[in-house]
Amino acid sequence: MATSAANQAFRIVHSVCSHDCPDSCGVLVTVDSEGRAVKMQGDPSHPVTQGFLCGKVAKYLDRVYSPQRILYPLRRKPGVAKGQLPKGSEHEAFARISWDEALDAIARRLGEISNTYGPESVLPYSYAGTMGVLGYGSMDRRFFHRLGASQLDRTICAEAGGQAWKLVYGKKLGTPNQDFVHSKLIVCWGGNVHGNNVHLWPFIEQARRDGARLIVIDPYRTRTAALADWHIQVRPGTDAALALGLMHIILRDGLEDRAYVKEMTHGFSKLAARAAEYTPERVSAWTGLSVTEIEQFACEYATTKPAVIRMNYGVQRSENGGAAVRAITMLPALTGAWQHRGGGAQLSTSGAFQWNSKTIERPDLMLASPLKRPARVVNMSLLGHALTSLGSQLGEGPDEGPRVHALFVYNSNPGAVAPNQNDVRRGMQRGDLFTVVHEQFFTDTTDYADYVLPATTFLEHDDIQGAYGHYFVQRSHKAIEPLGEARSNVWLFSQLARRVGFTEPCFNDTAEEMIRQALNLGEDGLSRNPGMEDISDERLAAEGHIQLSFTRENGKPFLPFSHGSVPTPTGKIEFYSEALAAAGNADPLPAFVPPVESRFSEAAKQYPLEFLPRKADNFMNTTFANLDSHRRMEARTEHGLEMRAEDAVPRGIADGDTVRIWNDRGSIELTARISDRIPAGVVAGKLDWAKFSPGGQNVNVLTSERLTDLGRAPTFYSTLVEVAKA
Ligand SMILES: Nc1nc2c(c(=O)[nH]1)N[C@H]1C(S)=C(S)[C@@H](COP(=O)(O)OP(=O)(O)OC[C@H]3O[C@@H](n4cnc5c(=O)[nH]c(N)nc54)[C@H](O)[C@@H]3O)O[C@H]1N2
Ligand SMILES: Nc1nc2c(c(=O)[nH]1)N[C@H]1C(S)=C(S)[C@@H](COP(=O)(O)OP(=O)(O)OC[C@H]3O[C@@H](n4cnc5c(=O)[nH]c(N)nc54)[C@H](O)[C@@H]3O)O[C@H]1N2
Ligand code: SF4
Ligand SMILES: [Mo]
Repeated sequence: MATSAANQAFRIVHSVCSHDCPDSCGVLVTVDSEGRAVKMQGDPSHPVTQGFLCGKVAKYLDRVYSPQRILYPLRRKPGVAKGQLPKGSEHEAFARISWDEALDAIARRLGEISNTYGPESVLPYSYAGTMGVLGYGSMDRRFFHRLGASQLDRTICAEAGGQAWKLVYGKKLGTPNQDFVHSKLIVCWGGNVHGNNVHLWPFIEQARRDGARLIVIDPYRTRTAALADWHIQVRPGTDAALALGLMHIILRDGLEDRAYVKEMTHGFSKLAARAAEYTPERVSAWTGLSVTEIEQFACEYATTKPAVIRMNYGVQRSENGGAAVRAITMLPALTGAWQHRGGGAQLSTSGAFQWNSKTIERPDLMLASPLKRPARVVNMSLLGHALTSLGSQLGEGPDEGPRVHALFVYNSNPGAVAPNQNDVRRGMQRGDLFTVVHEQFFTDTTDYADYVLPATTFLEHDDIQGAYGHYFVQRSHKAIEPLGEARSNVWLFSQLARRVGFTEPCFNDTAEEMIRQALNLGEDGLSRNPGMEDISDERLAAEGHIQLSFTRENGKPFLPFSHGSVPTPTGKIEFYSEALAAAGNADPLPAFVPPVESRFSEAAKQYPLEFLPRKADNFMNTTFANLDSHRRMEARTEHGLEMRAEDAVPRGIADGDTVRIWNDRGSIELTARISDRIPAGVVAGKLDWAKFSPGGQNVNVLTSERLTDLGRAPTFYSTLVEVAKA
């Protein structure tokens, strides 16, 4: 939508914030006659963006035009060892080269490694640095599939919860944000809405003005919890017990919706038998909540209509996280809350967007690779293991795969975000590992690269995007020319494909062509994707955002799972999972199992404190953390290690002391902050760049590679530590 503003000297371009956030805001970028972006604002016509941007992206031009941007391809200078580089000194470690030199050298080396050790010795590593359909995974997927590189199982964020939701409902759909205004009870369960999902907040506030209550369930008193009517401060990792305890009370008191349960669900009697075990007294002992709190919460939840649960991904980052998400998501099925506008639940709306992914990602190209079969799968949450263990049992593919000899990182900063960071770094430091990083800034990961390539920001390339927190398809237009020699992910992998010698025509596709492929446009110019039937390229370009058709039919409210069949194997909402029962290795019903790292476990004798290595409100995972403007905003909230006086005093720790926090995996130092934001026995820290943290190490030195009960995802929030004065 490159519409001209009244003042002809400026253009306003519609783009989409591509950061890993549920809100996927529509963004209007004002570009001056010199081609420089001078202003960014939230699209006022977008029903969820509502004209405002979060604090992080309101200052986005600081990031785009930051003097710290990487603008040219770089090669590590001979003799400079891999490892952490002091902040600001990165340029000295690398020499500027041309794109031609970089692409030729990288293509040659990938070819050599692939020929010598087998193509599976090449490991791509990416996540959601950009959520654009093309930027997240398109030409890169084609390239690595055709090469025969290891497949990456992208589990680091949402797999435990995602699989849990799909077991119960078949598809990730949920209550639309706009309908939260009709709710009378909003429960934020392991979601920090005010910090991480701020465009839901105005709808919550509207509902509250109309009499709704807000309950937040979180071990940490977040901004969201502080603003709630009731903060239920559950102990980490015990949500499955709480949800089953709620079911116990609901069924004991006959508060379930029997007609809905009969018509819509599968396995009710088995679930009822399970819930009977979860008496309020037992649940109280696990969760640290009083019996009265549990009783009151259950009664309020089951008797207030409409009631909606906004989960986010906090609950599922613990060992029992899959079961916890399953149990929580069953609550609206028990009470029939899906039938009411403003009732139900939302974990993610991503299942609504059915892009033409086979064409975009071309998994069939794996059969054209030298392997002639799908490559092995490596779990991104086990990166430390993958890089340090030779010929080990990796992923679901062949057990004995080759050692990883090439690591290609883009859209991610594993040096800071991956668990068990000491192993990750030991791996990245290997002299025989060839590492390429495509980035916008010198991160904790570029410090280990042989080649660093400059990446564009979302202002500098074209893309198309869905969302995991709303139902709008959006077109993101390139607003400005790439800075320096920055290039998009699509461009990079299309160039590499040619240099490696791949001749399939799909490697010549442009971004524009790939956007049309993603939309799967028919001869009439309209999309063939479900829910996108009235979307054409032109209409999307003109309007910027279009709501998926099935969420707005005949002006009727969109009430997912309110009636009819559900896309699970039984066609019903599954309280009892026949699939899990058939697989035989998992409980077909949700249950609370105390995490191996929790106050209930053997390990707590040595490491008695539960550690929450949380996200920062003013960063996006580790994105933005290198910018002074964002660090200043974040400095207003607590930094360091938050601990309660009850835990600090017996250890002789006072506010402001430097403390050592450790477990078997490693040790970090932080400043102690005496705080009542956490319950006793819990300490909290924040995700930051390792190179900005004391000793050059961040919280992920302490987190483990133990995986969740479902989805093989990381267990960041099931971490035990001990703390002492340094
Ligand atoms: N400002 C900002 N916004 C972000 C991000 C960011 O880093 N900063 N990250 C983005 C990404 S990648 C994602 S996935 C989303 C995630 O959004 P959220 O799911 O909201 O993410 P978290 O902050 O991981 O977890 C939410 C809350 O869960 C709490 N929690 C931890 N353990 C438990 C538990 O056992 N039970 C319960 N009930 N709560 C628990 C944490 O204290 C935290 O406040 O946010 C996105 N938005
Ligand atoms: N302790 C702890 N660890 C965590 C979490 C936590 O809450 N606590 N959260 C976890 C979660 S939920 C997630 S999702 C992961 C996130 O982990 P990552 O996906 O690694 O997230 P970021 O740290 O934001 O790093 C994304 C990088 O992508 C780059 N980038 C952005 N756009 C582009 C582009 O177009 N092209 C290329 N090539 N690069 C681009 C950015 O500059 C940035 O450095 O971290 C996980 N790690
Ligand atoms: S980070 Fe989230 S809230 Fe902020 S502008 Fe981007 S999509 Fe919107
Ligand atoms: Mo995430």
